[in-house]
Amino acid sequence: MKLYYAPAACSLAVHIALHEVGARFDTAAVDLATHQLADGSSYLDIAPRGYVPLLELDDGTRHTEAAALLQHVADLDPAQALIGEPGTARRLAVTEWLAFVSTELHKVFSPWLWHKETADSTRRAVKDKLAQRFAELDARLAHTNFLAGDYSVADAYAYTIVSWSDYLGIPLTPYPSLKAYLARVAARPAVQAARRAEGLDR
Ligand SMILES: N[C@@H](CCC(=O)N[C@@H](CS)C(=O)NCC(=O)O)C(=O)O
Repeated sequence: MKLYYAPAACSLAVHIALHEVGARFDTAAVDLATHQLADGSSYLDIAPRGYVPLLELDDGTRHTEAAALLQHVADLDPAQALIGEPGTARRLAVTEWLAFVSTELHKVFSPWLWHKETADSTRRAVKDKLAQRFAELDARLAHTNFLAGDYSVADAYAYTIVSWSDYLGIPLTPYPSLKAYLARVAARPAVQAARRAEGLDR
């Protein structure tokens, strides 16, 4: 397998999951400003939308969409229960949280807060929406260590996206349980390994 990623982008979640299941995989870093790979070739030839993550399987097929890739990677090692068996309440809870992170967090942050040309009024509306979502997460995480009970791929995804608050100067002090949750996820060896591999920690 080969993971196309950009440091600290949403692809970090898939990177973490690959480490969690002990998968054998290569990585290729993508420069998202130029959509080029390290050898100067165009990433758009591989991923026409220009987005990371992209996972190339050993059969050569290429797949995208973080939430789908996280489900696939979790299924590579069912014994770790990072998603749960199909048809179970655990599976439903994890996929529910994956969809929530994708649509209510990831695609609220991105692209609005990353693009300099975003109007101030849009920025304010986005930050208000995120504040509502963070408050909801904070209330939940006051009673449970992870989103769906035990640790799951939804936590790798939520950790990756909520951590962008740091880069964007959104304080998490009003959300102590959410902050404690990020620290819990960050302490996992797989998270540390993926962050080191992306050059985020030395
Ligand atoms: N729908 C995609 C969106 C992925 C996405 O937004 N990736 C961002 C990085 S977090 C990206 O590659 N942006 C580059 C660009 O907009 O050209 C998914 O959920 O995986």
